[in-house]
Amino acid sequence: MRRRLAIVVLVIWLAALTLASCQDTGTRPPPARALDSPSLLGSVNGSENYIHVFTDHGIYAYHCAYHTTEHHREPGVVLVQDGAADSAYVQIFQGAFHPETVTVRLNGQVRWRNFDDGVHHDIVSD
Ligand SMILES: [Cu+2]
Repeated sequence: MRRRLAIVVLVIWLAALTLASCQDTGTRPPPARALDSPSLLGSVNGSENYIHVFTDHGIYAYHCAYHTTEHHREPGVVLVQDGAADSAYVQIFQGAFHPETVTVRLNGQVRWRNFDDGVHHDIVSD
């Protein structure tokens, strides 16, 4: 009888542990991955635009992988907050995001457009 009780307790403990670790990854997803873009080549081939809708509150720091090295960074940030604008527009020119920081509401969208003709940029989560 005591042995059966020990097994039941062990099973409940294992189930709770499994559930806890699942919830952990579920409620704390890496904020980032969601935002990664394909390579945006300037207006020469029409692939210069990228639009992303932000469905979670948070601070989304990103960079351009083509122009970020150990010594140089092409950075940007998207803030998702209540009461902010429906959308934001980020222009990419001269190797930088303009403006570097934008704020949108929940389910707001950000559009990036690359004006550096024939030069690739991308948006990669930090
Ligand atoms: Cu770049």
